[in-house]
Amino acid sequence: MEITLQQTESLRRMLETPARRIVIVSHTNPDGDAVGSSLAWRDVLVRMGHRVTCVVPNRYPYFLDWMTGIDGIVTFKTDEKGVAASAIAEADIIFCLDFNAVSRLEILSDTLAGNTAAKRVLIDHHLSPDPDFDLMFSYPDSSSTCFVVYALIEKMFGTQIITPAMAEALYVGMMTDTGNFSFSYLTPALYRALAVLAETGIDIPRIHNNVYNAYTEGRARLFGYAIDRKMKLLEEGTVAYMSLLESEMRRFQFQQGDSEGFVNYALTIKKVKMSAMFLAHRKFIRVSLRSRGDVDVNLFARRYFNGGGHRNAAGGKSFVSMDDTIAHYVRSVREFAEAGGLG
Ligand SMILES: [Mn+2]
Repeated sequence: MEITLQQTESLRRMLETPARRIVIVSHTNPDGDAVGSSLAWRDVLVRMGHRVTCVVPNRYPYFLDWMTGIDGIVTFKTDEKGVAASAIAEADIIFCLDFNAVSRLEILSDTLAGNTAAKRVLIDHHLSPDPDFDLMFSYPDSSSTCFVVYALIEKMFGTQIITPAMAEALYVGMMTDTGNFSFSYLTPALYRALAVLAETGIDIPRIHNNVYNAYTEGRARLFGYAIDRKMKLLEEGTVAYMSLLESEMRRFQFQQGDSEGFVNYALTIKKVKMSAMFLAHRKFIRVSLRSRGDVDVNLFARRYFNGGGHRNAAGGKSFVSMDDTIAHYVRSVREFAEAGGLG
């Protein structure tokens, strides 16, 4: 990740006084990285005297409730007073964090597209960003958006401005997007950043415990059910998939975020190189894909599920029934394997 002086100077000019009305938006089904990067970046901008509103399309998962300042994030879906819509309409600058195209905002896309006057700044780490931004900090070789935000802070202001609350927020994103520091892009620079965050005195075991050991009983039982009853293997046990219908989720009192990590679990099986999770929503099926090594699920998601993401973690959508989605997956995996996609 190399942030150029030209980029930081462009951003500096954009943020010059007078104070700006700023909106920070992040993606649908906001995760630890989306929320963490939004909170930390908001603190930076507020410190500079700007007026900042953080908006997410739908609710963040309950295991992030403890994060400092999270109450201030406006959830567009349940925002009856229209706080998000008016903040977006009046914004001078809109920061887009942890996603690569406005279409990923789903229910929020049209509202955002409505403001054509605001400058749009992308801060992200997904592959193939939409070129339609005024300024881009796009680093697919960064393990998280939080790490990009950290690098921006370091370059523009110096790490001495990082408060424990900011450090905590950044740590959450770095931890969750790397599967607790176990996926790719675990660079020396990331560990140097973590050392700086640790120096602010944050309680790392507490953060870990708050995020990973805060589920409901229903989630634990749903997990057991999903693995035992719903996980299927293909291609001589090298490809896995799992699916959950709305009725199954209801049975276990499903809450937003409960299925997080399910798709990764199949990869704990030694032979499995690629794993998929199909989660039923009202209008479509959300597809999550994970892989290890050279198996490129970004490519797979683009080719077969109108999606994308990273090489080892990607997603997409399906607009047909669960049975048809699974049949399409099974066929696609076969084709992908024949083309050498599974190595
Ligand atoms: Mn991310």
